[in-house]
Amino acid sequence: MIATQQDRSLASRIIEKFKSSYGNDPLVVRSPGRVNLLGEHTDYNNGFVLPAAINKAIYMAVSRREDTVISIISLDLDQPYTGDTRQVVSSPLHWPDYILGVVQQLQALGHPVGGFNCVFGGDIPLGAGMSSSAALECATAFSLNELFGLKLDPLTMVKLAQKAENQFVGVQCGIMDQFASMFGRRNHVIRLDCQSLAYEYVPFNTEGIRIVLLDTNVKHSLASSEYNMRRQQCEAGVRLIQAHHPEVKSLRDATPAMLEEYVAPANALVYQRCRYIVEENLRLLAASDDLQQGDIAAFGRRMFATHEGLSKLYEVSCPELDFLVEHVKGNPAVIGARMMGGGFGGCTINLVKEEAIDELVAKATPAYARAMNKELKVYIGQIENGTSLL
Ligand code: GAF
Repeated sequence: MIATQQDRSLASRIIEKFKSSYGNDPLVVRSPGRVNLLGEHTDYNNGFVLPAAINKAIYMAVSRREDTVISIISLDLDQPYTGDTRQVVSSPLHWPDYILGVVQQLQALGHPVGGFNCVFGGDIPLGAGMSSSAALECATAFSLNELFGLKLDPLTMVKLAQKAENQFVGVQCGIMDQFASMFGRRNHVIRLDCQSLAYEYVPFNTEGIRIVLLDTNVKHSLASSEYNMRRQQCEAGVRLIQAHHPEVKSLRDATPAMLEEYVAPANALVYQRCRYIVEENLRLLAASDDLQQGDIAAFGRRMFATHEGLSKLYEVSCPELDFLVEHVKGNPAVIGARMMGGGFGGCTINLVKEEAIDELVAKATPAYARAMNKELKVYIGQIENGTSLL
């Protein structure tokens, strides 16, 4: 479904580009980026997350070819990509890898993928922590599923999109981003248990409060190496506990007492990382109750606590993110704020009273420029549906 005028013009530009490049009518898919209210870095620890799909998306136009050629045009980049389904290898251009990784996963599962033409583009800011990569992967899985009649269910597509990122792109991400992009529902957050993959939609139409994303404009270049390292540190913590409690399979099963007893004496840094994760899971469970009871103020306080943990214990923040959270703390119109996503740049997510947004932006923009010598970008996030055919 097309949400706004801006979406409509983006989708039309992609369709026009497709027609002028390939001369036929494409099938078109919209796949959104995501926000995450709470539960950061918990997905790959089998924990809980609370994401939602948003009003920023990738649009992908595709059609079948008679041969085995893969031809891809990115609306915003000059250089087109040409490859072959008989030999899917990563591209020096890098951006085609998110698409090719999905093709490879489909092939690995024994699904026939023939040649195809593709034009894609979108308005999810790159490197801002809104998961443009997961959106691109989900757009590809959904498009190829439709195009080649593969009859895959959404969860299978989510899993293979995640695997594409793990194995082809090389980031050991969890399942949250792909899940949110595929399963998003308008005005709802998804409470996802990353262990069982059970999920429920929790209404998030909090009257008079909007999701405001403050973009540091810092691209998270450290993100993939540090991200993979955090994963290893969490696994190291699990091994230390497992020596005494073999039933503990992930940090999801660990208690604060286990961390104190087995991890803290062995490795202070690993303890710090694990403590954040165990606390964040508990925080999310409590925050879900807050939402159910309509206690948005308590929910917001937990967001600030999450930021503290991500910054001081998990150490995935950066001075710019810390500045923006500190800047809004104490503002009565800001219910909660924290860094969002993998970290080392990208956005903070803020719950802000609608009538105070303009004033907040008017103050934060010059303050950020003065302190960090960078331009602040602001997005108002609206919760939208997940990946679908246009
Ligand atoms: C990135 C990853 F892709 C997600 O899987 C998740 O771990 C997130 O960082 C942190 O919560 O977006």
